[in-house]
Amino acid sequence: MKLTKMLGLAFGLALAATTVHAQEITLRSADIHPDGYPTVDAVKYMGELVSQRTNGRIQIQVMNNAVLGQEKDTIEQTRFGVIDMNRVNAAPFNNLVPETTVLGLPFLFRSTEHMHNVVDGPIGDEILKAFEPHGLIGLAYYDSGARSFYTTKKPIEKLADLKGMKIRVQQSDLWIAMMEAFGANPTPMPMGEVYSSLETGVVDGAENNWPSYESARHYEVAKNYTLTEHSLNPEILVISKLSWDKLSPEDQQIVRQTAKDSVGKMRELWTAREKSSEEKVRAGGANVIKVNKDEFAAAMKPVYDRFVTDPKMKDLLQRIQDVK
Ligand code: GTR
Repeated sequence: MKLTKMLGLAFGLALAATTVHAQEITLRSADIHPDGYPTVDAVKYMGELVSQRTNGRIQIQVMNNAVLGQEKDTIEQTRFGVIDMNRVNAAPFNNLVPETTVLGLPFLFRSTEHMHNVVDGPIGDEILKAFEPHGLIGLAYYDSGARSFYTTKKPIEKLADLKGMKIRVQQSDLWIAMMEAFGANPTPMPMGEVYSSLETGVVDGAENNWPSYESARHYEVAKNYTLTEHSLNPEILVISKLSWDKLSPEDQQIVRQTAKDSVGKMRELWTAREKSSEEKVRAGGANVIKVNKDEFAAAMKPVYDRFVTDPKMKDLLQRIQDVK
């Protein structure tokens, strides 16, 4: 090859590389929640950080309100790179990434502080790493508060009240087993179908934290909210491995760091929203019921017996319990 031709080729390649490097990247991120929900605003905040740190080269476009579909479907689309990022509760990941199951175990975390100490430490990172063989990169954990039951007709005042009740659960084997252990009749379905299912009597109740109970307006149709606080299962932010692999190592570092940096902001937003949502549903006529949580916790042994069987899971559980 002539020298001039070679130089021309090298120059062309260098130019192409710069163009690719300077190219704007927009990462589309899914969320089922409405505008103003803490998970939505936290990812938007992360987007601001990413944009600042890349001089506007990388943007995050949050596509919330379930415009890209319900969680189970968007998880699949994220694995196949159709969606770049996704903020989903840990539960819909359980069947795909078994390591996430431990986080939802009933009455596992002693407090929000305990949960933070687990997810902010090496165990949290270990579980995020477990996403990778499934086509996803785990980026960060967000708060999701405590989940409690709510029912349309009969209020739950004691464990026996749950007997035979049709309760909507997230699409996870752990959550189905948990409802069975509570004595209920589990009905798995996506969040988007819960309001009408409560309204038409397809289910007698569901369970969620204050902000979701409020923002999805479930409190309008299921007025009895029973403070069982049976799980502190966190939210997880992931990015498609296919989208991740297209980023340079420097950009991967920025995306990972900004995700972590959005966690503090999310926790602030979450604490405020839990309070305002509780006030709103109480003002809206919710009948808030206190119960003896020990009775509910004592019924959970079969769930632990079924899901904490292999040595790896036993060890993980033990290490979580040992965290201060
Ligand atoms: C919410 C959570 C959602 C979704 C929902 C549900 O608390 O933020 O990701 O999992 O619960 O119950 O389906």
